[in-house]
Parts: sequence; structure tokens; C-alpha cells
Amino acid sequence: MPYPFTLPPLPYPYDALQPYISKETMEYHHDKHHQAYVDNLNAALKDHPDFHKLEIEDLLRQINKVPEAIRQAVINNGGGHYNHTMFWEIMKPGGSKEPKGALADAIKALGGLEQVKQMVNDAGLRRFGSGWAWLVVDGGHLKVISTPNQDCPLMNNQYPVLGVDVWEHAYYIDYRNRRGDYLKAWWNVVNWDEVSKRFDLATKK
Ligand code: MN3
Repeated sequence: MPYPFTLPPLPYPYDALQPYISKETMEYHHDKHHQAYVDNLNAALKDHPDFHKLEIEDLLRQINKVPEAIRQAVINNGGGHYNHTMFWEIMKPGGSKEPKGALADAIKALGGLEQVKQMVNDAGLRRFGSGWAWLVVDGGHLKVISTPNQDCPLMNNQYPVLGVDVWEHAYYIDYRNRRGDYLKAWWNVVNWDEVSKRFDLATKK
């Protein structure tokens, strides 16, 4: 749905990802942080009707067409909106525990699931300050990358199939400063059905 953007409801109860992610973290993360990205994105676009028909993905893909006066606000808040919408969807209580189909093959080619988890965790740990660690499809290939702040891989023509939020707000209530423990635990709530679907979508384009 294009402008005005709205906060999508969490696709499961706030306490569904416990004990790995607490109800309190989910309430703040979804209701406060994600809501703020949505509100600030709408505020930035308010006086720019040329961009009101674009879906969030297209807005980010065409970020260079966005006027300079609001470009950084759209990068931060449009990225924040897209990244978090994906984040809620790729988590699920009791979801599929392993990648499927073509994604399973692509992960094997990178050294296997344990190796790929390690690469994503390393990317998340190395990211100084706030940002995300990702599995993206880039030119048909699966890659591990990280981005600062709310920068979205779509801006670099990469399609995000999995992303883990390493901003402190994602883990500080539950893990304090232990980002590595959060990253290790996070894999317990990954919804591989959804991640596999995103990979198929990205590689069919
Ligand atoms: Mn966040």
C-alpha cells in the first residue's frame, strides 16, 4: 500500500517469540519504533504528491529520484518501514526450521546453513553502531552483507531475503550489551518458509 503508509499489525502475538525475544521488546519495537518510522516517512512525503503512488519497495529502488531535501528522511524512515515489515514477516513461532528448495541449494553453495548463520552473525557483530545484517540476492547470487542505520539493500539493487536488526533497541531489554548472544538466539525464530519464498521471488525477477 502506498502513501499514507500504515503500521502493519504484528502477524502473531507480542509474546509469541519468547523466550528468544520478549513481549516487552516486541511491544516497544513494533508499536513505538516501527510506528515512528511510518509517521516520519508520511511527514517527509506530505508535500511531495509525485511520490504518493509508489509502493515502499519502488520508493526505495528509485531513491535517487527523491528530492534531496527529503531524501535522507526517506532513506531513514522508508528504509525503517520496509526493513521492519520484512523483519516481522521472516520471524514466526514454530516455523520451518530449515531453508527449502532453491534457497537450500544456494545456502549449500555458500558452505551450508551453519556457515551462513555464522557469516550473518559476523556481519552483524562487525557492524559498528546501528544497522542490519542481511542475506540478499545480488545479480542472481545469494550474498551476506550488512548496512548501517536503516539503509535498505533495495537502494543498491539488492533484494533482501533475510535481515536481522542489530540496533540496540532490538535486543537491549533482553540481552543488554550482548549482541552476539542475541544473534545466536535469533535463528530460533526465523521463519524459513517466508525466507525461502522471498528467495524464489527475488530470483524469478
Ligand atoms: Mn528496529
